[in-house]
Amino acid sequence: MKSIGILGVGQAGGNIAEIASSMGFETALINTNQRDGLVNTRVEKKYFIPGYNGAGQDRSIGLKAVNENYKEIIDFVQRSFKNIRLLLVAFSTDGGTGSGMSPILIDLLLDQLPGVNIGAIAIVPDRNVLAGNRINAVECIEEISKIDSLSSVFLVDNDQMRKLNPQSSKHEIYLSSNHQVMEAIKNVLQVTKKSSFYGNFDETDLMNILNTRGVTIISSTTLTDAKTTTEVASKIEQSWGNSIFCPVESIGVIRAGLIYEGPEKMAKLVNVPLVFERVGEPLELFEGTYISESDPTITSILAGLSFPTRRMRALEGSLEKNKERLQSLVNKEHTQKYDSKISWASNLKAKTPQRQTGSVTSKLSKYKR
Ligand SMILES: Nc1nc2c(ncn2[C@@H]2O[C@H](COP(=O)(O)OP(=O)(O)OP(=O)(O)O)[C@@H](O)[C@H]2O)c(=O)[nH]1
Ligand SMILES: [Mg+2]
Repeated sequence: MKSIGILGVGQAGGNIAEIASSMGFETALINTNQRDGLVNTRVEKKYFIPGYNGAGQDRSIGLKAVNENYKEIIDFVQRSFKNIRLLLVAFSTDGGTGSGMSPILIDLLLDQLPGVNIGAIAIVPDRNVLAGNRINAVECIEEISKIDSLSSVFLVDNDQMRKLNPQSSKHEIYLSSNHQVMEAIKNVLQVTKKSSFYGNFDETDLMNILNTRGVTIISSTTLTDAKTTTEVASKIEQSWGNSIFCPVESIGVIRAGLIYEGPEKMAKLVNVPLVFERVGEPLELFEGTYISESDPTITSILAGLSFPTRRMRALEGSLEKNKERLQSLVNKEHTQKYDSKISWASNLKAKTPQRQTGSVTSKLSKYKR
């Protein structure tokens, strides 16, 4: 896993780096909160921004942390990753640390890590998060989408896991999202190490795809029950909507990979024009065919996709719908006060009696008979 490095920023980023470490990727993490980062024991290289204690879901604190410490942070990243070809910065878009730090950090690293391509693993929150988190996510994704020369952006959609497992706890959803995204990246990287008589998918092919600017997804599906080219194409297309990533919404894949593993007779049913009928044929396609007696599976990598407008509008929708209520909450914060109706009653409270001191002679004369 040496050619791809994972840099986690914030808590969710650190958790992804933790799993990546256990899979053999080079990793490092950055956080404003030492306690969060220390739990990721498998990540050896850690940088905690001095003087901070979390960003409390405030993106401007994450931004400030980079502004004040960018020299040390860049130096830390340069020292942490050796000989990688692609650095993926992992973070959640709806907190404060990862969401505030990552866009500016990625932009700086693009100048400071010559020869290394940089991409992102950005977590899109599930439907249950509140207004503050939604605002963070939308701002962060907008910033990420505007960075020039950025390679693949993987948008990990916590809602995809929530949809499949509505009863799961947050913790289970997070863990499972983190596992699936790293598993997907690990699998395509591992394929590049295999050899085949029929068509190799090598590391240069993978890097060509992953260095494409825009949104990238990786998905896999088994083809066991498919009998025709149409059925195979439709299974593949379905997998683009059911992966851990934000579902593909629109046409316009720029580069793609299709990797087939399984028996030879099934390989014939993969018909490229049919597979790309709905999303449009990519500019370049890199294929790999690995014949074995295992269950037939197709892994697709689609790169250069647009940012998913429909998914983003769903995040923004509930903000729009509650615009007035949210604005009145903010106004209330600074204007609210309570007026008591019994201010007259304060006089009833015991008061320390004020002792009048008189002269001795006046007291003596008071008792005189
Ligand atoms: N997939 C996944 N999502 C996570 C994980 N942890 C947190 N999240 C998501 O990230 C959001 C919280 O972001 P964090 O990463 O905890 O925030 P942070 O970057 O540490 O920023 P602050 O805590 O505000 O300083 C949650 O609302 C979830 O959407 C994780 O391990 N995996
Ligand atoms: Mg945190």
